This record gives sequence, C-alpha cells and structure tokens, in this order.
Amino acid sequence: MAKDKTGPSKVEIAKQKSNLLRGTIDEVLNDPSIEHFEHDDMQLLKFHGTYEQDDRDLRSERRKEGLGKAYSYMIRIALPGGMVTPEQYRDLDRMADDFANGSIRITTRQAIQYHGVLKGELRETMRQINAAMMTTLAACGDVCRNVMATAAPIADQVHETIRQTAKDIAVDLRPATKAYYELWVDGERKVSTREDEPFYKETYLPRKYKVGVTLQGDNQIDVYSYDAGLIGVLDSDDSSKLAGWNVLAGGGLGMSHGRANTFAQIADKIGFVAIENGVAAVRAIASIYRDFGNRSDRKQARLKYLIDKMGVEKFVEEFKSRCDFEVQPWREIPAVTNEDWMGAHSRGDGKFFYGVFVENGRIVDNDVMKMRTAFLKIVNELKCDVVLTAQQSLLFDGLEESHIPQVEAILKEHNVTLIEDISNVRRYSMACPAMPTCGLAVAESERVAPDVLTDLEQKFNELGLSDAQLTVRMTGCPNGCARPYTADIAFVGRRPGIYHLFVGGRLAGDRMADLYAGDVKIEEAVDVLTPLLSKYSEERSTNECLGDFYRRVIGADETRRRVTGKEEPTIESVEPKLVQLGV
Ligand code: SRM
Ligand code: SF4
Repeated sequence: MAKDKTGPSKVEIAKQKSNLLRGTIDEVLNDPSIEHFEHDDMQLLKFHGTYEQDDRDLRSERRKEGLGKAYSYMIRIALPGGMVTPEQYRDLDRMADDFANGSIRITTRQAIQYHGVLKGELRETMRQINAAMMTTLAACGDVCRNVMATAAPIADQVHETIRQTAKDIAVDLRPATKAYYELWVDGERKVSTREDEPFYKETYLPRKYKVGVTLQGDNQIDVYSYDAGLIGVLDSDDSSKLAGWNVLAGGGLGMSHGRANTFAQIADKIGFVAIENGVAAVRAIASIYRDFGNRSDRKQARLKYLIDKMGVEKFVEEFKSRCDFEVQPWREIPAVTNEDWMGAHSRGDGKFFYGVFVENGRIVDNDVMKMRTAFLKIVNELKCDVVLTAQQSLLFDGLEESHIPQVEAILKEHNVTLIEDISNVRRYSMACPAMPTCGLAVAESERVAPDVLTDLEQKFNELGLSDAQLTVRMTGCPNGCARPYTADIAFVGRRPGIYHLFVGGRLAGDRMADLYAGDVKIEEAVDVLTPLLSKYSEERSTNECLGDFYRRVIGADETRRRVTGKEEPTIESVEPKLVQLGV
C-alpha cells in the first residue's frame, strides 16, 4: 500500500509520544542485554546529539558469521561559531581515546564529531562532554542545529557582534526539555518531570533548521546554503559598525537522486532588520516553519520546500506579520569573497591567530603525520583558544606574534603540512565521512578524496593551473553534507565507485553548480574533466576561477540558484557540453 503522505510521518508520531524527547532511552541505556535502540528512540537520540550507526565495512562478514551489525554511536558536539577554549580542547582530545575511535572530526558546520562510541559508554561520554562545559543537545534532530559564525577571530566590534549573535541564537532556540539533563547529566534523578517546550511544542520542527551569521563580503560559512542566515551590513558612514542584518531564508543542499521534487537551493533574500532584532528574525522564520512545514513527508519537510510552495512574497508577508519590529528591503552589499584564514594573521588587537588545514576535518595521528599530538601540544604550551572553521579546518587563536614560529615548529616536528606546501586543489577541498560510519552513504568519500585530489593536483600542475583557486568537494550520497553543489568541482556519490560530477559553483558559495557528467567511474573522473581543464588553462582570464570560466564559456546562468534531483544525465550528456566548449 502506498504511504499515506497526508497523515503525520512516523518520526512526527515518535516525537509526539516521546514525553519531550524521553521515549524509552533511559530504559534501553540501563539494560546491557539490549544491543541497540529501536526506531522511535533512534530518532529521539538525534535531538540529544547522537546517531546510532554500525560499521559498514563489517556488515557482510558478520552476516556470513550469523552475527548482527556492529553498532556504535556518533556523537556531535554543538559549538556555536566553532569556538573552543583550551580546556575544552584538552578534554576533546582526551575523550577521543577514552570513548571514541581516536579521532576528533571537525564538521562542515564548525562542530565536533566522535565516531565509534559504544552503547555502554554513551551516558558517561555525554556526561563528560557536559562536565567540560560543552553540549550535544540539538546538535542533530528537528531543531535549530549548531549556529555557524564566520571563524575569523578579528578583535573588533563587528566580529564580536557576529560571534555573540551566533551564541544568542543558539541559546534562544535551544530546546527547553529537561530530558537531556536527566538522561545524560544528572543520571541519578528519575525521569519523571513533564515540563513545557514553549517555542518548539511537543513535535519540535518538521526537520532540521540551520542558521549562519556572517559579515558582508565574507562567505566562509556558505551562508546561502542554510535555512536562515544573517549577513551583517556595514554602516555606510562608519565601517567600524554594523548597520543591521540582511536576512536570508530557504537555502538547503539535500536532495535525492532521481526525485524531481527534491532540490538543492541557494537561500532567498528576505529583508533587512536592525542589529538588535537579528535573533528575533531567526526565531520568526523558525516559527513559520514550525507552524506550516510539511510533517507528513520528510523528503519535503525542509523550509526551502515550504517557501517554494508559499512563494517568497507570501513568506515575507508572513515573516513581517510575526515581527514586532521594522523589516526593511534587503540592502545591496558587495560581492562575496572567501578567505579561509590559513597561516598567520593579526587579530587587530596585538594578538594573532594561525590557521591549519585539516584534511576532511579528521584530527588524527597516523604513521606519517601526528596531527592530534601536534594540536594538543600547541594548545598545552601556548594555552590558546581554538576556532573551528566551516571548511573543516581550525585556527589557533589569541597568540603572541612570538608564538607563530613555535606553532610552525611543532607542526613541522609532527609532519603536519604548512599551508604554503598545500596545493589550492587540496586547500579548499572538503569531503563528508560516508563509509564506513554513515548509514546513508552509497559511495566512498573521505577515504577516497585524498587520492582523487592527488590525481587532480597532478593534472592541474601539468596544465599550469597550480595557481588557480577553486573548491573541490566530495560526498558519498546526494544529501550534500560537504556542500558539493556550490563548489567549482564536486563529486556526488551514486553507487560504489560511481559519481555525478558537478561544475560551476565557486568559492564564494553564492550559486549552484551544473551537473557536468553523470555516472562517472571515480578512476575516470579526472579524464572526464580534462577537456574542460585544458580549455580553462588556455583561455581563462586573470583570476577567473574554474566555475566562472565554465559559466562564461558554456553561456550558463551566472546566478544559478537551484539544482534538482531530476537532473539525471548519463555519461553521454557530457558530450554536448564539450561541443559547446569547442573541445
Ligand atoms: Fe549531513 C545526514 C554528516 C553537514 C545534509 N549528515 C547526515 C548523517 C547524520 C547521516 C544520517 O542521517 O544517518 C551524516 C553522519 C555521517 C557520519 O558518519 O558522521 C551527516 N553532515 C554530516 C557532517 C558531519 C559532514 C562533514 O563532513 O562534516 C556535517 C555535520 C554538520 C554539523 O556539525 O551539524 C554535515 N549535512 C551537512 C550539510 C552542510 C551544511 O549544513 O553546511 C548538509 C547540506 C545542507 C542542508 O542541510 O541542506 C547536510 N545530512 C544532510 C542531509 C540532507 C538533508 C535534507 O534536507 O534532505 C542528511 C539526511 C537527512 O537528514 O535525512 C544528512
Ligand atoms: Fe552520509 Fe551522504 Fe552526508 Fe556523506 S553526504 S555524510 S554519505 S549523508
């Protein structure tokens, strides 16, 4: 029988009967004979910041041996603006060994993930994370997720306002249920109290709600990709001050292969509000989403689908009706650039910060490079703060100028590559975790991306393109976790070893890429891209990035805002594009 898309989805029902996110999590945690959680609790666990996963490398072997899945848990720690104190970093490092698989993973949204935590240690891990003054509450689930902010720790009023606003939004939209503290922090107390969830109510939001805060011209966080965004607009009379926020809504990058009604989209321009109303604006957008979002079909539940259905004008009308402050028209702002803040920079107050590239966000020691040891040593010796970037890398903050050679010496001593020795192809790259932890992966990502980049690097060098700035991203499925659809080049997993290739986004993150070639074998991907890269090498204009070149030559839409799941070419469809390219 076809699924009824008019009634509440299974997840909605699970939320509704959960007693504000409690479900039977406590009972299952307390019973060591229960190996893993069932559907409803699994959904509720996400709101608490953890996902049940299993090691997909081991599945078939275990099946042959008559064994079930090898369950473990991914834990995500929400850190607004990616800000981490030295004490917290030390705890993060310690817990990676005590409870997880020895790696600390920086996410594309400035959070931290652990993988491989066992059920029996879940409660203690969460308790220790909270004892270290961090939280996993609302890092996942149908709520406002980790709030992003431009990572640049510049010491001025403008950046301070951005950081503070991200923190304020996180606090304002944090769930009120005490279930989290009862389950993970104060384990002795019996789970009994029933309290209100004044904003979210008992079914929370229809789906996840993502928010980012940044400054005009600075799109390091990819602000156009989220459900809601605030872009600080500088005062035209005094550029040391913010005049207010440009407000965005309805971005989102998840879609499903072959589903015509799913799409990845750049956010719409909603209006301009005063600085003191930024948090309320983000809340007002969330409230429209809460009240009108689709609660029957989770594939149609993100805010972008609601806005698409309502139309932007009607959405803005509804938004204004919920704001008890003035909403002015969107203000024109300068074009966006993207600074990744790698290497040494001045904060502007006599102190410095230093950015280190972390490939795919995975802070780990391996046979060649002892990155985790190096980072801990830097934090221990220099007692510096850490800021996680939206490119899965990190900045050591609050350094004296004299510390910079010390940071570099520690990095070198542990074989951590300095930014000047990293190619542009790799420097701006990202890949999602995919196999073996992600239950939704249909292809590899993080584990194959480094080798694909090596091949691309060779091609770029061969073609004299090593100076070109571009972003290359890879995901193991079309959900878009490494934001592939805004990249110059992206690989989006279709099935094992096979990827769709996208081209035509750019570092600025302000438009969508085109599907360039479908169903490409990973080992042939560089060859498929070569005609375009050759032409780019011969005909690019000064500082023209690959995405811009592609759009100019193909005559493609400069401001492309949407990619739909129905774009389903075969490998042959690359041919017409090459003809257009004159190849
Ligand atoms: Fe994501 C689901 C990892 C950023 C869109 N994402 C998942 C899950 C939890 C898989 C699952 O549901 O079982 C992945 C866990 C893998 C693992 O083993 O760790 C996962 N997503 C990630 C991270 C860790 C990727 C990374 O390389 O860092 C990022 C964590 C961010 C964070 O700290 O909160 C991550 N995910 C994103 C982004 C990018 C962003 O937000 O900047 C997107 C696209 C933007 C968006 O949301 O539209 C993204 N993730 C998704 C989706 C598709 C949602 C949709 O609208 O359809 C899913 C699937 C889902 O929710 O059903 C998903
Ligand atoms: Fe998993 Fe797909 Fe996200 Fe990669 S993009 S982490 S494969 S859900």
